[in-house]
Amino acid sequence: MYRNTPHSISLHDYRPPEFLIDRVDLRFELDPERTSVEARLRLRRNPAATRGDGTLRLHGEQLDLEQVAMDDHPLTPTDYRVDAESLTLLRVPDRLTLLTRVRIHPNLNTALEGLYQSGDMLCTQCEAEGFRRITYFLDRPDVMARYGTTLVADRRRFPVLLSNGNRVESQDLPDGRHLVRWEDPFPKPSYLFALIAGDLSAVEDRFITASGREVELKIYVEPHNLDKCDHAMRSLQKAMRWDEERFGREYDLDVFMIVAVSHFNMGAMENKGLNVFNDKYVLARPDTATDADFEGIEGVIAHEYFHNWTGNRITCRDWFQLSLKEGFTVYRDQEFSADMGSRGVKRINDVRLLRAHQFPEDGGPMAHPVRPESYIEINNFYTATVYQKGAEVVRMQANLLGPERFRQATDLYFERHDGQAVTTDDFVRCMEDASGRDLGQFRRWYDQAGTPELTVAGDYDATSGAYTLTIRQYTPPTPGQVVKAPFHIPLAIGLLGPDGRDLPLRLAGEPSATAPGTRVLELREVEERFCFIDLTARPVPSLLRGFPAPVKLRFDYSDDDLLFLMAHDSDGFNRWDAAQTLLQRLLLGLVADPEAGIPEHFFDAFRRALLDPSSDRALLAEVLTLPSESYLGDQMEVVDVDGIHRAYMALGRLVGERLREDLLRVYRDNRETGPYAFTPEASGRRALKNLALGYLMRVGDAQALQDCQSQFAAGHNMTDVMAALRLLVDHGGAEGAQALDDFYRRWSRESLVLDKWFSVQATSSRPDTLERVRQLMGHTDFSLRNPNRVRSLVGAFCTANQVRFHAVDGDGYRFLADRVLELDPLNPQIASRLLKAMIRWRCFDPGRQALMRAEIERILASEELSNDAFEVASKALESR
Ligand code: B3K
Ligand code: ZN
Repeated sequence: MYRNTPHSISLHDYRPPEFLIDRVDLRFELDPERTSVEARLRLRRNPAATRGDGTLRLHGEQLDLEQVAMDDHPLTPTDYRVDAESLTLLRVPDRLTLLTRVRIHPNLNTALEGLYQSGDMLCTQCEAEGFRRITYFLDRPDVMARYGTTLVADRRRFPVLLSNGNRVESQDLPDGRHLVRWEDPFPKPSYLFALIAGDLSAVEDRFITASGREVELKIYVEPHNLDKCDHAMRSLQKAMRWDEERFGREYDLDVFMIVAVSHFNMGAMENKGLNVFNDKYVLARPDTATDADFEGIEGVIAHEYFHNWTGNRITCRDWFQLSLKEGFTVYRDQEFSADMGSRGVKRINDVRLLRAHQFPEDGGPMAHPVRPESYIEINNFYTATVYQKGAEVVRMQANLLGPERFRQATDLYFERHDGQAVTTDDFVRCMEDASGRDLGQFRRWYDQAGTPELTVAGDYDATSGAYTLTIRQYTPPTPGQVVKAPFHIPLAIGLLGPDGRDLPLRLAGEPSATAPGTRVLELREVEERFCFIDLTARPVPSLLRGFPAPVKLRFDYSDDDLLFLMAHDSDGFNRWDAAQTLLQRLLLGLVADPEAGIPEHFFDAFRRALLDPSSDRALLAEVLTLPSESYLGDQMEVVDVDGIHRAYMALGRLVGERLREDLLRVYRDNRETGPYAFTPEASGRRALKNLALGYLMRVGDAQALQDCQSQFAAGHNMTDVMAALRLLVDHGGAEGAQALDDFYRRWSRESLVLDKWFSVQATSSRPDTLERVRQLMGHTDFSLRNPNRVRSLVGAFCTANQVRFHAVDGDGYRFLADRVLELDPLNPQIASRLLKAMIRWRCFDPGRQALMRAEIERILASEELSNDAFEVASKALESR
């Protein structure tokens, strides 16, 4: 090994805290260069813990300790020990009041964890272990305390001072300073602490809860962004109402605040009563934000709000239980968005995301269960597995119980565990207790990693009229888990008759058939057989309807079966999935043999779908979208980077050529007429129109180029402008350059829009993209210190541009490794996330493998590597 291996933390080692904290009083004298933090903690021994050695160890990092006092007596350095990670008091009574005073330096905090400076404001991010960079504390989620927070700062520089809970006092102080005191009546873990200081303006509204209480709603932003908060406010109000109706959850404080900040490591943070957001998930105006942005804002605002119950009132016992709050809250936000927009399209997008990110993670060197067993750095485990697969695991339970029982189960969960820090097992127990179902085997979804593969075979016996499905489940080994026990898998299926309609379903041994439609089979064994009887012809099975479980399906469909399902399946999700399977098959066929033709029936089906007047445009756009290049790569034994790109371009061009007239008509018919509206109908139109334009542009059609330029120039809304800009940039030449210049001139002061300008260049498939990206690194508007900017340029290039990032000469890999090494000392979380772009190096050909491996080794050889990056790099190289 290259350095001292940081130690890894295991679930098995969990012990309850020796001390509890009943009350915390914090006093901040805020200053970007030197902030003083005084903390008064009321501690008592935890009756539920075993007694240790009589010492008390508090977490603390990068704190300049100035004073320690116990029960009002100042302590001297012989009474305690301080190291880089903790303060240990050597002799403590069973109850004590501890006072510490430390200095911290927000302006030097580039990791954006703890208290840091973003532009002219000060803000905090404490999850998971950032509070220990603010003060000495028992910084673990199972220590829940009541907080009182006093903020003192220069009144002119920081007129707004916010923290959790309700504002109970404010006063002017001498020397131009002022003081505000906040009191949070709900006990909370330290990771939910937040403070904000800045010159901010607020958009205000209100919400009347189901029981008639009035809640003040405030969204704080920098003054020039006040005109971009409408959508966020509406989304918040909708989320609050929905949570009352769907889950019976009412908001509990008198005020709910959101603050938008421009330097933020992730999407947003659910601090009690004071959610802090990446401004990307707050700010939107039709001319600055795309439909995807509007959707993202609605979903993330809801997600953070929902955490008030699933995360804050009931929190996690330890960080291995992260999915307790994240999986459940993602499930809740998915359901909310499905109710606000189109349920079918939402499901497709969620599954697309799961397959694009979680499946590869589950098959790679950092595969881990929904409830991981160990970690070096918890920040590396805010993953697609914990979030998205965790949500699927909740969804399966909701489906197994049915809506009424599931609601009873969640009611029980909220009642039984309110105010506690609990485990995923406690959650499942509520599901069991409310429903009487045994979820013993189901619990394996929480502790076995890997994506189960279902291999299904169908056999029709014409003489007996029986159709037998034989289903085998197999889960490949993952690091540390070689042998897997079978999962309990709900499998929703239907059988289509020759006329395309659902058949009544009757299993052998059953007295009668169930009505035509979907039926849920529950798998528990490695292999199971289901024999359906009374069938007069071979049915076409529609398996995994609505995607009932996070599994991969193998069934030997013919092209005709897929076309049939695409045209007739009563399940919208499976119509889409059949189309995707077919497209994937065509594309992989072209990869294997670039001369392989495209069968005529494919174009017919495409045309029929395109011209079907009854179809939902949003859904149609999903059906006609080609699977991404990286997704295609995931389906191959060895990713053929260039072959995939060629096939992808070739099929796109063929579609454009063969369906030119129809695509043109669709493009024209769906052009924007009125003002922008963010409705499923209107965004569906835009999606379909822009998809059509994309295919037309592949042909190199002069008419399409003109349409594209006028759409860009008309600038009706950012969705259309970005769609056109992307196509123009890929087209290149004078037109591409001109569009980029115009866009920059218009938007260089709007940093979120400027992010789009960077990323559209980073994701271009043009051969000189990396060179361009390198140039843009030197652009005056580029900065490694702003995570959004880093993601928009470096992140976009490395994760959303397979063909250029994986260039055969390894230049992309060198570029990434250089950026990781540059970023790691500044912001380890962002560095280690970027590094994950190379974690699947073993999926590529030997040449690329060697190049990537060398870069990962170079990173690992760095003396000063963070734990974050070390964990990813070392796990990437571990032998399988
Ligand atoms: N709970 C935060 C994520 C914190 C990430 C810390 N590295 C946002 C969310 O999931 O709602
Ligand atoms: Zn969350």
